[in-house]
Amino acid sequence: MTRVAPIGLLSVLLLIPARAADLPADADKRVKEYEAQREAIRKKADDEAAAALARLVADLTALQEVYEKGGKKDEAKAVADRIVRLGRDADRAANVLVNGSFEEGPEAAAGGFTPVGAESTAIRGWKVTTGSVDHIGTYWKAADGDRSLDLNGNEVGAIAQTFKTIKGQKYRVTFALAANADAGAESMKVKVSAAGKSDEFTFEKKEVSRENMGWVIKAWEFTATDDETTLEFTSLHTDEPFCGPALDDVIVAPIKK
Ligand SMILES: [Ca+2]
Ligand SMILES: [Ca+2]
Repeated sequence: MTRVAPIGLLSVLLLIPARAADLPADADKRVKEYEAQREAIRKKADDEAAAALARLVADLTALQEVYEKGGKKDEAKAVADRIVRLGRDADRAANVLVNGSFEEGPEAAAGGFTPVGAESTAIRGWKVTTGSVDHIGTYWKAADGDRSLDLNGNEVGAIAQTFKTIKGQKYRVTFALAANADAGAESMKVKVSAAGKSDEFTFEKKEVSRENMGWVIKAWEFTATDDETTLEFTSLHTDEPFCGPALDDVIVAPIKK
């Protein structure tokens, strides 16, 4: 027989915290009023910023048209690129993805990248769904932060993330695309899919290096058909198993009406 058990049980009971006392009704009401006020202030500020952005984008779009009509292609493209970037700044705060820039993942390997195989969830928030990808560290310069991906790890790969969505809501997907600078191909393709829809994007590889990857921003949209959606990026570059499309800085945000 032992006497330890009842004493042990008593210790456990003493460790259970007492239920927090309720606030007096008037203090509780004040807290709730503050919380509602805080939400209203935030929403008003968000709405005002969105309206200011919409005015700016309208002006820039008009400027882009002027350049296009005047045959100034480079100027028109610079304005168009800036419009996409401005939209991304607004979307970034509302990004529904976890670790969209791939900054959190396996410890950087000595060679500057780490191959991550199928079924692995080592890159936080993401799952490698086909083949393998490389989680790139110092091997080449990321579009955002210090990490990015080669969608061909040691073979053609794909990676996906599942997140909560509102059924019927339209979402904008933007991402930075480049190509493994070691590749011989002059262009390579990636497939983006979500909610039963997909599209292909091509990166034209001109005079790029590991230091200057020539990242470009691509944009896509889907409408959620469920309260959960899986976004997947699949390499379509089958010619060179070790060198695929490079991916970074993925943002998914609801499109406000
Ligand atoms: Ca990154
Ligand atoms: Ca690779």
